[in-house]
Amino acid sequence: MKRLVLLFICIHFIAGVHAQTTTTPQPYFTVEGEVVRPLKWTKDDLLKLKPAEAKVKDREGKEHTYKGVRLADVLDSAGVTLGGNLRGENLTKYLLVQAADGYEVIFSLPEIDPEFTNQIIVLAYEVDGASLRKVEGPFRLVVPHDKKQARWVREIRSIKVLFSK
Ligand SMILES: Nc1nc2c(c(=O)[nH]1)N[C@H]1C(S)=C(S)[C@@H](COP(=O)(O)O)O[C@H]1N2
Ligand SMILES: [Mo]
Repeated sequence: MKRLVLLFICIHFIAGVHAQTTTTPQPYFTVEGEVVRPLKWTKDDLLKLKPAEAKVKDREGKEHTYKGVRLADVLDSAGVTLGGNLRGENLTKYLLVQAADGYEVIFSLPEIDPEFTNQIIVLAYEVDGASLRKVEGPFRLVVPHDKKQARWVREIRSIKVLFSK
């Protein structure tokens, strides 16, 4: 009996160590370029920011609620020149958003900065209460004020802040 208990303890321990070493890394996207703090962002990191939602219609007219954070808040955390610092040459910076399939779009900083615009661009990780599926996520942009959805980048891998010259 004693031996059996010992065996179980051993199996438990080995299985535990195995589970730890095989844990898959969390998916992330990077924020880099003209930033104070270049960072890798996981969903856990996003959960530490204030949540933001966008109720939108898809291309078939069906309503969906995307949940995530404001793109502006992510940029602010990275130390991008927004708010009082978005003036002078900083107004020539732009955002290049790159996806897993090579898709790329750009935004100017005033399109994102809450001191310039009321439009809220959401960096989403959930839709209708479920995590974004692989084809769309784990991170996607939702740009409610764009009449076309071409900048609603799916599968975001990196966000780069760059000078236009
Ligand atoms: N990564 C990635 N995101 C993308 C695209 C793409 O080709 N790749 N196409 C864009 C275009 S043109 C449209 S209309 C919308 C379509 O989003 P949907 O597939 O959720 O309808 O995704 C946008 N985001
Ligand atoms: Mo599109």
